[in-house]
Amino acid sequence: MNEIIIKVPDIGDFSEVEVIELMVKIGDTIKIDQSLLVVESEKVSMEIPSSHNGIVREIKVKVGDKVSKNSQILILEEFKENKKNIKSSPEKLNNFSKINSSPLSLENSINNIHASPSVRKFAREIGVDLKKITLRTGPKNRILKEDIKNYVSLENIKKKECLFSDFLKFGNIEFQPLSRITKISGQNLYRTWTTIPHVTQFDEADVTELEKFRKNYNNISESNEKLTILSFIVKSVAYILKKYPKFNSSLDSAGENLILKKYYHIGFAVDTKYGLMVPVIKDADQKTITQISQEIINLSNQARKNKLNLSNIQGSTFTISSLGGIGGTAFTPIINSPEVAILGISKIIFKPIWNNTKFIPRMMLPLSLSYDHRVIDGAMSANFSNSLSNILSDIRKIIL
Ligand code: CAO
Repeated sequence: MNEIIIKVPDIGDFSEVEVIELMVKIGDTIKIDQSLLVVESEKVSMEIPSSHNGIVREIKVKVGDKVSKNSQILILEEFKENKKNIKSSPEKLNNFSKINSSPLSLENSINNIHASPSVRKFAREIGVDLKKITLRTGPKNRILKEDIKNYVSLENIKKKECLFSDFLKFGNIEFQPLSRITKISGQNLYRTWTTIPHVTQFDEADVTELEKFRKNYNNISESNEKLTILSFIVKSVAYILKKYPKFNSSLDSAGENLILKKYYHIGFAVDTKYGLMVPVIKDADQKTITQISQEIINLSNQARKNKLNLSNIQGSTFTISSLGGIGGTAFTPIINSPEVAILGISKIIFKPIWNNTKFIPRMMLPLSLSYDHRVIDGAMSANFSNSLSNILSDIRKIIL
């Protein structure tokens, strides 16, 4: 073990300067040129750097002590492997102090702020105006790093209280923290919404025949689990994606290349008490509608119990968000980035549709297709939703 006594280097014309801040403690690992303490004369404050790498074993000075050239600062247990023995040169220190210190008398007359260069640097980095810090716990009313940290956390509390007291003026309130999933998906949604130019194309599909078929199937089916329209939509989307490969792509981070995926993994949004989750039906193009339906039931049950694993939620190439079981006529779903499009489904309603001779009642399914306008243009999206509505109006076309 090689112990080194670190001393105050040549600090120019200054002697008997006061130690105003210790920047290391026993046990700290320090590197050459790392600041050890701050001293202050009547005119300047300066940081004294270490001349060696090592671990601090003993500190020889305390705040308030007066030190001069060659005063002992601390004892270091030196690192053998990267021993450099570079002594901080007085020129270097003089330059340092010139850059980082300012005459206190001038400081006093301007804003009465005493703080070491490192504290000033810290305040600058986190955007705190030192003038606002009134609780100054260092010697001679000096602002310490701790004072800045306290100020920041107090400000954060004040901000919250301010918000609450605003609302409290009008009535009682309750504070409800967001769930972990809601916080994470919220950040993703915010990033996606603010970075992707979204456009939403609205359309309707005539699902009268499909609904007749589905209800008939459910009535005669021996299975307890009935088909919902979502499984038909998933299958139809996987089919249409093959005709419109850009909808099944991602844009690279430079925004210069499309990554076209040759697999068709369809994500679907599930509303749970933990927040919104998006499990994925892998290779939906290769599955039957009953298989897809079974997967929707299984995955959404797992999601509601918060039991989905990573492989259940990764790899989707296109997402469907169905609010059809709840209601609404249309909405603007946010793309599940890095995908480039998402399909929103609203509630089927009966509408009078003109068949060239008369109005007839038809069951219309509202479609809301949001897309990344950097990748997909309006005409392509209209064609996509036309094709989808065409397939849903006669699902038999899928088998042709
Ligand atoms: N129009 C009319 N009825 C519809 C419908 C539609 N578009 N879609 C579903 N329904 C019906 C179903 O047929 C079912 O009725 P029956 O019981 O009479 O058969 C009922 O609504 C309930 O269906 P469901 O919601 O249980 O099943 P699903 O397959 O349609 O959807 C799931 C499954 C997981 C997508 C859904 O339960 C869910 O969580 N949806 C919410 C998704 C969400 O929150 N998206 C918003 C994201 S953006 O914030």
